[in-house]
Amino acid sequence: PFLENVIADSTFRAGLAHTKLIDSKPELMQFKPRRDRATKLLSYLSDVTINGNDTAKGWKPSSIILQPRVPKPTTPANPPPSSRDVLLEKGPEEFSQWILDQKRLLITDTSMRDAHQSLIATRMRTRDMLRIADAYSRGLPGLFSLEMWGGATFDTAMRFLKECPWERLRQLRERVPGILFQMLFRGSNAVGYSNYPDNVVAGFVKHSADSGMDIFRIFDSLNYLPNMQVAMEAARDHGKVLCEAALCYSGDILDEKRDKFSLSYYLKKAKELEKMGAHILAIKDMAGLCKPQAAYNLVHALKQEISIPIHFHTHDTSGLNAASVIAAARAGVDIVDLAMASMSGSTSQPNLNSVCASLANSELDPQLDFDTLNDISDYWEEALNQYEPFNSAPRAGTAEVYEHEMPGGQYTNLREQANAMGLGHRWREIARTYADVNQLFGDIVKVTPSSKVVGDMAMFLITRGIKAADVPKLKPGSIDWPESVIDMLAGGLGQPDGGWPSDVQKVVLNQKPATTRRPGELAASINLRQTKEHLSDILKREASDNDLYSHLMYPQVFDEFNKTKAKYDDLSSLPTPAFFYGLQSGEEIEVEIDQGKTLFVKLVSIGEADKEGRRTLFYELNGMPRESVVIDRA
Ligand code: BTN
Ligand code: 3PY
Ligand code: ZN
Repeated sequence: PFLENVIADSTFRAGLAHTKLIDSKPELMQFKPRRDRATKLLSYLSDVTINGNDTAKGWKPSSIILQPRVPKPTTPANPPPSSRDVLLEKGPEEFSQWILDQKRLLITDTSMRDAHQSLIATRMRTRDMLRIADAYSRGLPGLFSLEMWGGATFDTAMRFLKECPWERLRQLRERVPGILFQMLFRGSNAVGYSNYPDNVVAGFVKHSADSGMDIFRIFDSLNYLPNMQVAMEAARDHGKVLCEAALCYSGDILDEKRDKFSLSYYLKKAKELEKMGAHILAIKDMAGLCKPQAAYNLVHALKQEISIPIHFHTHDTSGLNAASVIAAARAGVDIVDLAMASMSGSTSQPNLNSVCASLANSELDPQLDFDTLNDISDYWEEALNQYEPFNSAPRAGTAEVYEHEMPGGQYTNLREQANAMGLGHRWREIARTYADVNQLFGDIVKVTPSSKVVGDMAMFLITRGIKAADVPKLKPGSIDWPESVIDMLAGGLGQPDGGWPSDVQKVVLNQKPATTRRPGELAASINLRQTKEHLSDILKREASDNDLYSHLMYPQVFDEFNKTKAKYDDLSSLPTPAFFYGLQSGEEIEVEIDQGKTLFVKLVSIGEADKEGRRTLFYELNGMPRESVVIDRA
């Protein structure tokens, strides 16, 4: 163990070792914790190698997957000013004016949030983000923002990746000081799937802002604006961050028959959001329904009605939403969301590199360096090779999206769910049922969590052979409806415009009372100090605010995350293939467990299982032989 410590020591490895090394570094003599750490990592690697990672569904790569190559960042000669420096200098109000003053189209890169949420079921690990962070920071100082947090990433980081989402934010912030960070925030549902008490929502916003978040894109899954108020105020009250209020786009303003989601509907809501104090308005086209002409008309009309900057978000599910982005830009939109080429298209955002190229030599030219854009895209392309079992996005665009209106992030999830239930071949029918359920509920905005409720109901009806149109005719109390459907129709997520259809409510709720009040008004506030004390008891250390808000959002997921951490220690420094698929015989990886402390782990061979199913795996750890025993559960 002493030799292991020395070999792993950065001073030693840099060739600077001398006889006084041990005197100057007494920690080299501390074997126990270090040895524990390595033992735990080996025990994790052995388990995944033999039994697989549940998350990866037992998928095994056919050959060793190479680490994505990190490009050397080059700083452009005359970059535009760094957006974050400008915000910190001017403050949010003046910064909004600065945005309006920019002639170039401002760009948000969504690769680290929505793009991987929509392409690979939100499985991108922090390590793969950190390795490219410096290239963004140095190479693309003119980028408006990185959307890199919130939405489904908070949940999945702990649930599937066994990572702390707050650590992701902290570590990225450290590496990217100059580009604004932005997160997606589900209003009163925070980063969860149901309503949280007001003080939890406000506390979460404040703690995120204190942890380095700059822009809060706040939406409500029914466009029920009262649900957005608490989060919007918390963002405004912080003083240093931007409150970006999002209007979810549904339906088609070009279709006069679809008059619920008309142009005037959006103009009215946008004016209210401006009045509520938004620094920026986002058009959140989560399903990619906003056709090019609609994008033009909407932005053009909004520009006459409101005076805050407008940020356009869409998905490329139909295959033609880059045209919508460009149409929005021509109509005067200030900022657009795009994903780096290899992370773009299909259910993700349109192609950042191509949109920038198409605007070159015009006043709208975003002025980003093409070599860097290509380099970063190449990195993501190689990084994606590590996530193959999670990639279920359709290869090409489909106009079917205008029929089902599924959000990009849900499409791949629901399709996966259908496959897992053996219903993959009935996808078209599922998509149609999803559309029918939307009509049954009165034609609503569908985005997390309301989209999940529509999906739950669609799958429920399909598996029971019930037609959506027949639901109002059923006897109240005759069917055990999904909990999420009952809660939504009882008013648990708030009110859609026009309210819930009373015939459907009657059937689904039976005798359960429904409310039209704001759910947050009915939820008792949580005693945060007491919760933290209680958490400290459980964790057997002083709970931090990170712990507190992870626990408040997802108590069970957080608990399991902590158990995994106790068993295997921090797994975030493992290379991604090792984390998901284990090692192949002969494969060697480097794991930096602490700054300057690297373990070199080579799997030499795998022994046969004994009568009890135990297998011994033979490793070299920093050149020294090590064994690790695991139960083969096959
Ligand atoms: C959306 O539905 O609006 C976007 C993406 C949300 C996806 C998350 S991931 C886990 C969970 N399961 C779902 O079906 N949706 C959510
Ligand atoms: C989320 O809430 O995670 C979304 O991406 C909604 O579009
Ligand atoms: Zn989106």
